[in-house]
Parts: sequence; C-alpha cells; structure tokens
Amino acid sequence: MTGSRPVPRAGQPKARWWLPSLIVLMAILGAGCLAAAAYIGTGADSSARAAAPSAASGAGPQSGSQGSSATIPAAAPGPDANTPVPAVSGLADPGWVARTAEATGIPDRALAAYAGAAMAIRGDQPSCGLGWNTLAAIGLVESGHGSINGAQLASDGQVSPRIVGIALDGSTTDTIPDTDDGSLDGDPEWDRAVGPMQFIPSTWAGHASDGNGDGQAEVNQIDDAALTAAKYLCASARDLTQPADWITAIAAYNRSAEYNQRVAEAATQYARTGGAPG
Ligand SMILES: [Ca+2]
Ligand SMILES: [Ca+2]
Repeated sequence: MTGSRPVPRAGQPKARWWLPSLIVLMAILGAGCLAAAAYIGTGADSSARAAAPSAASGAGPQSGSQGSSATIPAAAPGPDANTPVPAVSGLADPGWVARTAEATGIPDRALAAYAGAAMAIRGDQPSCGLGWNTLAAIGLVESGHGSINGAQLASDGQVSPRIVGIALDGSTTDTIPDTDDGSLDGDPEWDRAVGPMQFIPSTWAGHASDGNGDGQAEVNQIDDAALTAAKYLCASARDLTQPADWITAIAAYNRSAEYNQRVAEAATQYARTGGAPG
C-alpha cells in the first residue's frame, strides 16, 4: 500500500476537495454510513469508545447494537500506574482488547495501541471525539497494521523491518523534496512515508509523540505512531464526531478521495464488528 497509492501519507498539503469527496462518499457509502464512519471515528471512541452511539448514532450501522455502554473498559491500575507517562498499550482492558481483536481480526498488539492512543487523546482533548476504529482503519489501509512488505509487529510494539514507502518524487505521487536529510526515511533526495502509520518526515517532526513511555518518539513503534496519529487527527480543534471534520482530518492524512473512502469503510466495519462492551 505504501508504494502504490498516488498520494503521500500523513502530512501532505491539504486540498479543498472535501466537498466533492463528501458527495462521492455519500453516493458510495450512503449518507448514513458516512455519518456512522465519522462518528465512529468518533463514536469510535471519544478515546475510548468503540462505536458508542452518540447524537449522530441514529444513522450509524451499529446504532442500537452496542448502546452507550460501548466505552472501552480501562485496564486495572498496574504497577506502573504512577509513572509520568504510562504506555498507551496498557490503558485498555486486556479482555476488551482480546475480544475485539478476535472479532475484528486486528492484531491485539496493534489494537492495544489504537485503543490506548484514543483513550489518551480523549484525556487530553475530549472535544476531539477520536475513535479507536478510525486509528485502526488508518493502520489497516496504511500498512496492514504493520505487516506490509513482510514487516512484523513484535510484542513490544516495534515493527521490523522498518516500513518505508516509495520516494515521493512526483512520478506517481505528489512531489515532496527531502525535508529530513534522510534521517527518518533514509532518503536525502526525496521524502518517504515511514512506519506503520506512514508519516512523512515533516509531519512526524511536528507531531512526534511517545506512546510507550520510553522517552523516545519512534516512528516504527506502534504506540508512538498511533499516539502521534491521534494528535495529528485531532489538530486544529477538530470535532471528529462531525462528518465534515472527520473527512478533513482523514484528508490531512491523505487527500485522495479513494483513500478517504477506504478508511471510512474500514472504520465503519470495525465499529460494526468490534468494540462490544465487556
Ligand atoms: Ca527524506
Ligand atoms: Ca516511545
């Protein structure tokens, strides 16, 4: 996926395309489905909700099936509960993670990162309404949850070998000359999307976050990548429970309408199949 799509990943310049995209998405998905995906992305969790019905839930496919109790259960306090920066992967209840991973097919280690990142951003920015399913949908589309090109996601959240996309040299993508001197993407001529959430170096530089509490922001570590994605999606005071804001946030990741559609479909599907309360 990294190399075949026509536009770069997270951080590319935004284009004023969202209105036609909205129309396209509504035509393809149906207005109800789109609203569901948006709010999923929201309901998705408001950091912790898996598809929790909200004011917009009347249009959601999962409406009525999971109820307002679809909040992700928090993990019991552990020995590291008082550490300054707890790992996001430990925030969601392990039982919820296991059940939801089985229901959705998302690797449990990746799901723990997505859910925990959504829970963390809910604490910092509750008005964003980011759902775990939106992060999971992006992780799926970007890298198959860290499995693209033979990569594997280890229990510590590290993805190896490193995931690095094709050169964004304008031949089949937008043109993004080097911004990092190759320090993140290994390419001193062009920029490339890196890691399981596929950040281009300039975006990573502006939003890089430490999700596993080791004091480092590492683009190929799933907790760090998921938390960074959460912060990036929630930038500009977006309210992802609103379809227009959700679409704009996904467009900031990748402005392709086809990309937006794929993420919307995956987010909707994840909300349908996962996130049942414990
Ligand atoms: Ca570069
Ligand atoms: Ca880290």
